[in-house]
Amino acid sequence: MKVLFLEIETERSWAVASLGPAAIAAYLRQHGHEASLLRVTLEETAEQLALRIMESGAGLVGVSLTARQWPRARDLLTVVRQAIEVPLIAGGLHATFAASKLSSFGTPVFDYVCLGEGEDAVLELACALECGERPIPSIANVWHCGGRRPEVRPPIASLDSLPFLARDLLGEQFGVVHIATQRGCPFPCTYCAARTFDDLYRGIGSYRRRRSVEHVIAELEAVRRDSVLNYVIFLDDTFTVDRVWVRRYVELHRARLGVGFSIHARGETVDRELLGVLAAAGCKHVVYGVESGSARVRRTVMGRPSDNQQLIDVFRWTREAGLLATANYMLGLPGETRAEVEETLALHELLAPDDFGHFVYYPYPGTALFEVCHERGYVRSDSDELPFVQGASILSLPDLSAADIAELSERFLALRDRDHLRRSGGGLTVTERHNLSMELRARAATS
Ligand code: B12
Ligand code: SF4
Repeated sequence: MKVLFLEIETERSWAVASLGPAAIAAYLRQHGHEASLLRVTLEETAEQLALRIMESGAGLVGVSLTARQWPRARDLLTVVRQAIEVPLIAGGLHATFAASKLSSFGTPVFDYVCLGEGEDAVLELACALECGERPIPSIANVWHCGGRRPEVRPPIASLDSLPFLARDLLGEQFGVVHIATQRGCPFPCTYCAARTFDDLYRGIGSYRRRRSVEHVIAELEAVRRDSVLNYVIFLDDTFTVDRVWVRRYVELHRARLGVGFSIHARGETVDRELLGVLAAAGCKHVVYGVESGSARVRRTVMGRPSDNQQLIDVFRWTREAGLLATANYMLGLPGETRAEVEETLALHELLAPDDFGHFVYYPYPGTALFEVCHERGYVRSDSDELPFVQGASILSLPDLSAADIAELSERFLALRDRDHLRRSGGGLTVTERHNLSMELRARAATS
């Protein structure tokens, strides 16, 4: 059977499509099915999409959903459904944790919602559809919209048993390759959806698993053999979660691959020595979740009890190791005050990262802070209809108004301009500097 995945673009055009469909597609192909992916660009209408789905000859359409993708997916697919008869299945973190919402929204947008890992679930569904089984039998993880919540199968025992990603679905360019070496995260951050799978699988198995070092190296060697390998971006939430694994990995990476790479890390999981080891093996760039400059917000709101000095040291060691550092910040969390966001801005000056991202907090279903926001009535009643705008909040918070959040978000943007200008505009005149600043803002608004 032909299975077609959709990547629904939102206000941004992400460089890489979701890894979930690429993992499921590889598994389907291994079992004799066909799989491909369509990027649904911002300009594409529901009518055009319906036509493309019909032309693809797919017998099943799969849509990977983050919370951000759901509103546009809902609007498009409500129309698409009327024109096509191909069954639709949603999967991914948002689908898993907002499944009852997805399956009960008006006339359901999807026929099925997949809870958790999708490899065997989609394979069994594709087989049942292909064999013409009617009604479709109950399949673990597959929620038939309007029906009863399905049983959940245990997580795949060994990630090494899975085939390498179907890279043709990812849209990678210039030999820059994206890869994940693990599923699950051991940290308890209250705002993050990455660890919510732990709740889904409680009592039936641990979602936290990592591939063997050899399996990861073999996948990258296969990429180099079949196409081009210039740089590796590890999309693991925390690459440095297990130092023994990291040391073994970097040793082999250096010996057998020898290309540069980027990772995501948490401050507590690195030290000066480990950063040196990473740099020697080709690591060029580390992205750190700093999140807040207020130790109180990190500890009591976010569940990240680290102190500022530790973060300052980590950024210094990263620079000393010759690595680029990116800091990610959040603002607009429940219980956060204006003064505490000011602390984040102040910490930024001390960390002096090479780049940073700032994100207005969005409550993700399945997370502890999502519950807090709902219990305290912070979620705006029109939140489902609000478009996703990077600088806007969907909450009404007692201590931070929407105007405060918008203004503070602007301050981060201004810092970004300033940091860019420091790096690239040292010798410019005042007018040139102004023009460059305007250009950077225009670029930030469209990227
Ligand atoms: C890599 C990554 C990215 C990459 C690639 C995008 C992507 N979606 O993969 C980039 C950098 C582009 C990115 C961007 C963003 N991301 Co991101 N990202 C991740 C990350 C770290 C890993 C995802 C991954 O590849 N996992 C490996 C694959 C194999 O696992 P998987 O995705 O869970 O897929 C399995 C199942 O979910 C299921 N499945 C998945 N898709 C489908 C589809 C079908 C049809 C079926 C049946 C099953 C199925 O089967 C898969 C295989 O078993 C996750 C955190 C995490 N640990 O999940 C955050 C995460 C998905 N991102 C998140 C966010 C918020 C963002 C951004 C909004 C960041 C921002 N503020 O700008 C953007 C928006 C992207 C978008 N298109 O909406 C949130 C989403 C929360 C939510 N509930 O919506 C997460 C969970 C992190 C978090 N903070 O909580 N992200
Ligand atoms: S924010 Fe990072 S460390 Fe915290 S739970 Fe999410 S992925 Fe894990």
